[in-house]
Amino acid sequence: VEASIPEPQREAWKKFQAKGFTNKEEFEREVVRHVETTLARSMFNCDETAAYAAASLALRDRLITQWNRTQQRQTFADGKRVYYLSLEFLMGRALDNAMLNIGAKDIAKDGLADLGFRIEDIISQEHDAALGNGGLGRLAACFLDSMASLNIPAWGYGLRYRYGIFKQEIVDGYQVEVPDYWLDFNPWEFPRHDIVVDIQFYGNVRKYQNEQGKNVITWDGGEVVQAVAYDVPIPGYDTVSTNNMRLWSSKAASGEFDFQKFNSGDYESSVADQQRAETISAVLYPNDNLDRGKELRLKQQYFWVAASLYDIVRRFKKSKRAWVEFSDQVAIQLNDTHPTLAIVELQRILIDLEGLEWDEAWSIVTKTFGYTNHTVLPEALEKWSVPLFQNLLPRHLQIIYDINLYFLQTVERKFPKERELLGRVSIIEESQPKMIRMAYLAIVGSHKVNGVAELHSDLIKTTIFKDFVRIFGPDNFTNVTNGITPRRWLHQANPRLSELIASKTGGLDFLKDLNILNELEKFVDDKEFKKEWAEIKYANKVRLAKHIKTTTGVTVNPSALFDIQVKRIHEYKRQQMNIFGVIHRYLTIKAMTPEERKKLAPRVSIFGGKAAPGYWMAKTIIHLINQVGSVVNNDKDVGDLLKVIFLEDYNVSKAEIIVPASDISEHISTAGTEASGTSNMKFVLNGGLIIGTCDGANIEITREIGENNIFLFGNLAEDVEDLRHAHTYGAHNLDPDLAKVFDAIKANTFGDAGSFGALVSAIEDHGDYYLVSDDFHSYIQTQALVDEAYKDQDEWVSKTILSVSRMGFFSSDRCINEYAETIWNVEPLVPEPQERNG
Ligand code: GPQ
Repeated sequence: VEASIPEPQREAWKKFQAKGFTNKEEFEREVVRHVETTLARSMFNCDETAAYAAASLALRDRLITQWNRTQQRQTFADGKRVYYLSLEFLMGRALDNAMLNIGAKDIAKDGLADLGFRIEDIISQEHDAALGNGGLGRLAACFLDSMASLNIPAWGYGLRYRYGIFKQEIVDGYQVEVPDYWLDFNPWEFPRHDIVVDIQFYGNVRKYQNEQGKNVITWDGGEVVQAVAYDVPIPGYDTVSTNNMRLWSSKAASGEFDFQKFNSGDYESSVADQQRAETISAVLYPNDNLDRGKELRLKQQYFWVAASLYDIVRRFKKSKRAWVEFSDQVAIQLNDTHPTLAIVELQRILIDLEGLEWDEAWSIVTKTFGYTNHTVLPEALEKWSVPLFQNLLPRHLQIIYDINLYFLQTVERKFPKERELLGRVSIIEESQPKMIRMAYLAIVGSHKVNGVAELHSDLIKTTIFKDFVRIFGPDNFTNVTNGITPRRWLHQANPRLSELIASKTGGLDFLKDLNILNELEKFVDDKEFKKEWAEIKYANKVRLAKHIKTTTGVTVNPSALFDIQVKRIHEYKRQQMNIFGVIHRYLTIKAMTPEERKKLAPRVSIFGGKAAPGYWMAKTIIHLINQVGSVVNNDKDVGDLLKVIFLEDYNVSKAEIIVPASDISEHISTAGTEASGTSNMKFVLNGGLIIGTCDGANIEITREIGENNIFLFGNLAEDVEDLRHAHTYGAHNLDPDLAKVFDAIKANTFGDAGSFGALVSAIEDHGDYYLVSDDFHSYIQTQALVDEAYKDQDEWVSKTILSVSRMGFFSSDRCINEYAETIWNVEPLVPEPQERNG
């Protein structure tokens, strides 16, 4: 149906085009209007929640105008678009970011003040959009911000989970999970009830010849579920470009809620059908760096991928181009292997529905996709059991077998004498049951595979994917080092530091070109500047100390060294090594004379992070941290010299308070296990130093900021394998300092030693897979260097200024430009000057 307004009537539309507000008075008028009409409240009944709602609605009206125009402009330009497929988007709060990006923060601040509210209080009313687990999901969120800011036509595609990552409560020192129902009021999403896609599962495949004698394959029967689109506008910083994030929500197909059943009294089964459909997008799987192979997860993946591809293909078909031009119009990036089925689905659409020949279709497919790998951990590499897959997606399994067959044939032709090679690289693992190796499928179906930091990209080429480098050649494998958005992670999180930088570098341009930070280098010895710099850090520590007081009841001294490790709890990230180090420090303090204690630098050890609900060892680490805290924090001998804090429910909005407050942060994974890490970048950008291993992006951070400005320790990735081998076959010599720590634990110093038996014996008896004992001495020594360095505050502050000045490389804008040039081949679409602001 033609839905466009005829030419003669368009004048009327233009006259009444939505404008939103352009000044303070208009903003206030819009807020009051939303309070009174949209929310049906009044000034006698307007709390901060209502003010948040109304302010957001006013903001979003502006956003929506920009967003519509951007979409029109992109459609009209008819150029290439990027589609970023991610099962996770860890967005955090939207209001502050929207105000900043559209340049309305000052107006909103003054307007809200006129109406009786402080902007900070209003911002903090918002519930985090927490549709992700950790780094992978937050990376996707930073990428959306950068793509919009760089005017790159791009859509994010994801799932609209009803429940995001669980909220963490700490009860008696243990993690308790509470559901995160976040959709009560969400002004940032627009339901598109007219954009609905039927998604099919199960059923049967039939093959027959049609009247023209052509082989036709159909897939029918089974279950149908509807995907409904919800759109979220993604504003760019200092540009009117506003991209789209489309999240799919599942619901029963019309007719699925069976009124016949309902009327005949079979309420239960009619309701059950509906619930089964809605379950698909109900909850985010809470695992980080772990694959569990659950059928519902596979259903989520196909549901999301099929709806997204239907949408993308429909948009392409509107342009009436030939199929060979598909990859000139469409670049699809796979954020890890979760959306790998998109490769199979596009091949299915092209051959089964559009009638293309296999080879022609496959060439289009491989030109379209790029695959980003985020881990080398074997337990995180996705595999699907063939029987499970066959039942859910029978036609897709056939296509995977065909892809594999053609692939193995080319391998055989190229390496005729290497019989074992075929088994090693086969997409199908010949196990019991057979498994589909999703990473292999992603490689075979993409034109570029990338890792997320230099070391990681080298490792995938020399270990898990080395056979594929021989097969496809090295050009198919590349590196794009991760980045972070300076808008959220500097300006929003640390407004005073941003202001100081702006005052010295000529305004906020550094938020668009982070290399401008270089100009700070000339202030490393500037007394006045250093004083302001240090004051800002102190103020940020005071802010965190307040948060610690209100959430844990513990008083910490803001002058102490703040040592922070916040990230998902995982054995490879080695929070256990950190807490063992804290225990070592505690034992050392206890053994000191009062005189010796006076020379010691006071420290606050701060931890935060969620454990996957089924990850028992990670939960034990949280328990130990809390037990150590309750002993140390109440020990009169220790006083301010050491405090141990576990911050409940670490998330994006809490990170915005925590990150600017560190003196030292810890990035201490076993070398070779952390693909990149991104919080390392955030902490340094906010004037903290880091202690870390030679792993992930720590290596490139060192290269950029200089090795005098980072505390590196521990074994190198290249030695890890041999060390592990030695544990298995030789006597494992426990580090003597670590042995004392274990003795203290075993003596019930931190409560019942039995609770922590598994943590200790993983190291003492079970091979110490993460090399905690091997690295412990080096870790303790390096922490002592940190203590020493911190005593020279003047030098310390210079190091932090120098580091910040050299962090330009880690902007996600740089990172997105690399993707755009080397993988997507896509150009920015810059709005016309008259379109900007207004
Ligand atoms: N990452 Cl495979 C996750 O956050 N979750 C995952 O399931 C996988 C990876 C992280 C990875 O551990 C970090 O080192 C990276 O910095 C991050 O992805 C973004 O690339």
